[in-house]
Amino acid sequence: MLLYEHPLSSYAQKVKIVLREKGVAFTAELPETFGTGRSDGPFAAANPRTEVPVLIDGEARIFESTVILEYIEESWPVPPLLPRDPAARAFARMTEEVCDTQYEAVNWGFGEILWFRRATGALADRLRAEAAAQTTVLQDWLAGRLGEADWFGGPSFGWADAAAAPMVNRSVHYGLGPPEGSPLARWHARVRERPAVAQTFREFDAAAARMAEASDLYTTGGRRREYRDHRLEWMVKSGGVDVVLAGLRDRNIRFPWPGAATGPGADTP
Ligand SMILES: N[C@@H](CCC(=O)N[C@@H](CS)C(=O)NCC(=O)O)C(=O)O
Repeated sequence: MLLYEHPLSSYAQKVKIVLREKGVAFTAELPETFGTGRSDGPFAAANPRTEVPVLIDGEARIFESTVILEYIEESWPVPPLLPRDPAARAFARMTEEVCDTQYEAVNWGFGEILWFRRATGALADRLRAEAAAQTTVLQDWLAGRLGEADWFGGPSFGWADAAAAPMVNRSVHYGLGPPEGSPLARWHARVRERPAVAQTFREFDAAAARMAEASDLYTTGGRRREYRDHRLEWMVKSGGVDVVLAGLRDRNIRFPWPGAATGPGADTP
């Protein structure tokens, strides 16, 4: 089985954690055309959105991390990551949904400043402060759902833990982790001890250490970052509309498939 992924992608990390928790063997591959939006090659053939993760299992080519998780849970039901009770399943899925949309967007925005240097000076300070404040809101929300339990699903590691782990870990990497000694910080310490999570985080750390050179590809190397839905919304609502306009002007951002034929967001000038 092949997983198209990028070790920094929180969505890819969620899938790798789940595969490893279930003991499912796979090969991880960074698509050659990742980050280009190019519509040729096997990656685009498997996912017209040209986003990772994509799971290739025989004839099945599955994109969207939540759909991939569902496929894994249905194909390898043991150990189960979703509880049996419908309300508890919905609870886990809602935790994942907020992590994948609101929380991921905040992390992404912080990375746009730190790694891709989209803003400097006062604007960078403002965007970082927004990210920090919104991270606190999201971590408070997660902490409320965790309560005093060891895991988000209750007594055992599950679906919501796999979804929240890459998000909270990335905040910690950015110096925006939960307060020391808090239940969420203790959960993070617990979750990162699991072999499936520890291996996935090691791969994240190694890729993060190489980010300085990789980010140059987007400013000088002709690559274009994808600005989409919650991420784009984050940048605009947090005060970074000029970042979007500069990216359009300099042609180093792009929008999701299908591309526009004309206009500032068009794939070709
Ligand atoms: N909703 C998708 C989001 C996937 C996604 O946005 N992946 C990013 C990496 S974190 C990506 O591949 N972006 C393509 C690009 O930047 O060119 C999922 O859950 O799988």
